Amino acid sequence: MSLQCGLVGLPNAGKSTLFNALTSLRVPVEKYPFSTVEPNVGVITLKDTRLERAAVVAGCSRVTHAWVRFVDIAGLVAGASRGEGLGNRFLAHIREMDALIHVVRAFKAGDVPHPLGQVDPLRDIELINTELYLADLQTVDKQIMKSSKLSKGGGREEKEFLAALEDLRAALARGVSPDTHEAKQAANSLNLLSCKPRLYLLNAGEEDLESNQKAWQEVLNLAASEGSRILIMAASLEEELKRLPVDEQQEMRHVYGMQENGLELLVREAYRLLNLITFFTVKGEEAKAWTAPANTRARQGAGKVHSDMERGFIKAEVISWEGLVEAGSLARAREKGLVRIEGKDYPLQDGDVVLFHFRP
Ligand SMILES: Nc1nc2c(ncn2[C@@H]2O[C@H](COP(=O)(O)OP(=O)(O)OP(=O)(O)O)[C@@H](O)[C@H]2O)c(=O)[nH]1
Ligand SMILES: [Mg+2]
Repeated sequence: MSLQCGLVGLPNAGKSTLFNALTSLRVPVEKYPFSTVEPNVGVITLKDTRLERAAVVAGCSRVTHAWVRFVDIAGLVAGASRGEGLGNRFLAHIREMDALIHVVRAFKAGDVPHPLGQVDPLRDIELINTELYLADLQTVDKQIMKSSKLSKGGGREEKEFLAALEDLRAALARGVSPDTHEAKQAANSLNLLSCKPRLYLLNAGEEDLESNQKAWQEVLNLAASEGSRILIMAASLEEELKRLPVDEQQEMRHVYGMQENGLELLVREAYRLLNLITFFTVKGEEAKAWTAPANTRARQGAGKVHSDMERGFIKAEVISWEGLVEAGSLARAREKGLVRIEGKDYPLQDGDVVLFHFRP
């Protein structure tokens, strides 16, 4: 398992520009709205130098990094849920995603029309969020219809599910997240968009990166009040920088006062948003990165590698990647007592190198 993110936003917000910057693909980016019709799908590998260094020391010749899948869809507009614009038919493509990246236009660029005339990030955020709620409401209504038929002749379970759906519907109609456990579970089972973890990406003009952050205070406040994460980035600048040699990229970032590679930052934020960690296995020729929710126990972690390993789990040998690199080899790390033996309930840590022992 790795991570899947769907890009949402208004037409011309810069979704495809960001998609290209992330994936190094070249899907069309145009000044007119709805330049994307069919969804674009791209996968990036998360080159992790920790894993590469651990692989050298463990004598692995093959390195398999974790990956993230991005899906770029058509822009949403007001009324999308009722079939305006390209409608919500593309929303189906992002229902399976782990998180949504909501691209919000903050760049001015007079030659790129804004579908509502003026640039207004807060209004755009509210508009898109409303469309997501409305799309979810339709999904829930459809399910309520199905479930009421089933619950007529059905047992307790069907009736309870129907009650949960009705709670969920009431919450959505008020534009809030469900609060009962049952309603939350129902929301999860329907893959509702408005309940997915969300990251706002304020797509700023490069000229605004340093100077204008105060102007976005209300957007920052909104994200804080929702507990969503937010990043400010210039998608088109990132896209241009990505095509330069690495040393020139760094020089240019310095000129723009950017401390970090915006794309790496985005992926890191997505991991943080979903509370994910990465652990490593070094077995035979292959060193491999695995993505798991924080607090995953050693035995569940083994199950990510292979279901047999979870079933027959005996113990895990664990060392931090730094510890391994410092020791210079696994054998030396063991001699020095740096490799710990952990049981099934050990919570795996970000950067752990793990050797699972199991009964086949
Ligand atoms: N100045 C500036 N222009 C940008 C930026 N990001 C995107 N653009 C321009 O805005 C226009 C629309 O960008 P796209 O990436 O196609 O937007 P989209 O969100 O994919 O649009 P749809 O596919 O129509 O929904 C293009 O002309 C881009 O070059 C930015 O950060 N700064
Ligand atoms: Mg597009």
